[in-house]
Amino acid sequence: MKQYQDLCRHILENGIEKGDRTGTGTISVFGYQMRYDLQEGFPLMTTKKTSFRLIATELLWFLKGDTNVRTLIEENNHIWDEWAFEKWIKSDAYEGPDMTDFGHRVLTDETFKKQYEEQMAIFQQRILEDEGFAKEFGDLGPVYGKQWRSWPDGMGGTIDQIQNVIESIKKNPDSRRHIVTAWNPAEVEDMALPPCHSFFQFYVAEGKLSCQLYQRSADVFLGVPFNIASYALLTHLIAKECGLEAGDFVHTLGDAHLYKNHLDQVKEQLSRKPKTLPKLVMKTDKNSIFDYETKDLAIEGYDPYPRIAAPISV
Ligand code: DHF
Ligand code: TMP
Repeated sequence: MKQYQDLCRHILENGIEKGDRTGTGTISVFGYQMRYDLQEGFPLMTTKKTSFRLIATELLWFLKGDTNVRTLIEENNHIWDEWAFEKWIKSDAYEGPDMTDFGHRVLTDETFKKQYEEQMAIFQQRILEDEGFAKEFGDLGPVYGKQWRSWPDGMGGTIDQIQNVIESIKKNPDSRRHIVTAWNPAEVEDMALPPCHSFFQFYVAEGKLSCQLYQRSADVFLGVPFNIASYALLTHLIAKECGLEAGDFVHTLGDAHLYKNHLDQVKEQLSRKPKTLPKLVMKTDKNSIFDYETKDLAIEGYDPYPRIAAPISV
């Protein structure tokens, strides 16, 4: 995707060196916008193999209102493990070797890396086998799924923002109020990670449904390829439910950064020429967006360049 390559080049050329919470260091710009016409194909990276399966399982997990990594781990999706693991190693219940700052130490200390992998394997196993443990340490707090499906209304009830936005798109397509927000200031403190993809809006015109996302913080090499495909998929799912075609996905970024330990990888990716985009296939017809399972969704005609691995900053 040319839009994504332009974003990477823009940061490489204009980014300012900036410290960050994780201690890795970034080059960063503030404010950027991309637009993907979903009729031109499904925006899954062609210049680097990116797992549609992981993206779909994560989105369906959000849509079910789930916030516990147990469900993801059961589907062999490990993209959220480190943030649950961190809660465990910081708790009194943890009795293993010191895991402080594991994200950086695994990169430089081979002996430590072995210990970390052992502890992470123990963690994953216990999440799967021990329900009480999973309840306590698998939960990431009131993150996306909770805010999307059961935002606390302050009067003891909850608000289903996804159901509401679908109804408002169906009943009043011209509305300028088709909004979902994951940024709940009252609950941010309790989240393992405050929402990065924080706020989105739908727009209906000429029979097409478009979506714009405000992403406050964007790890351009690792997170953004997932975020683009995830919101493209969400737009397709909601469009289908509302009897509309998919329009544009507009991706607006706040702090758009490249971590300093991703720069070689980004340059490698930029040396590759984007290929034709794949197509999304919905294999089974579902009455409700909440009924989809991973096996109902697939990608066709995907022929990417190989994966490029990079360390994630915790
Ligand atoms: N923290 C940071 N620093 N960046 C993120 O992008 C991020 N994303 C989160 C949680 N915390 C984060 C949730 N989403 C990967 C992709 C998305 C994601 C978390 C992790 C990731 O590691 N992607 C790898 C492949 C992972 C795999 O195959 O299991 C990749 O190469 O795309
Ligand atoms: P922050 O909370 O300090 O901004 O750190 C969050 C990091 O995770 C930041 O690098 C952005 C990245 N991120 C994404 O890019 N996309 C995502 O979907 C998620 C969850 C995180």
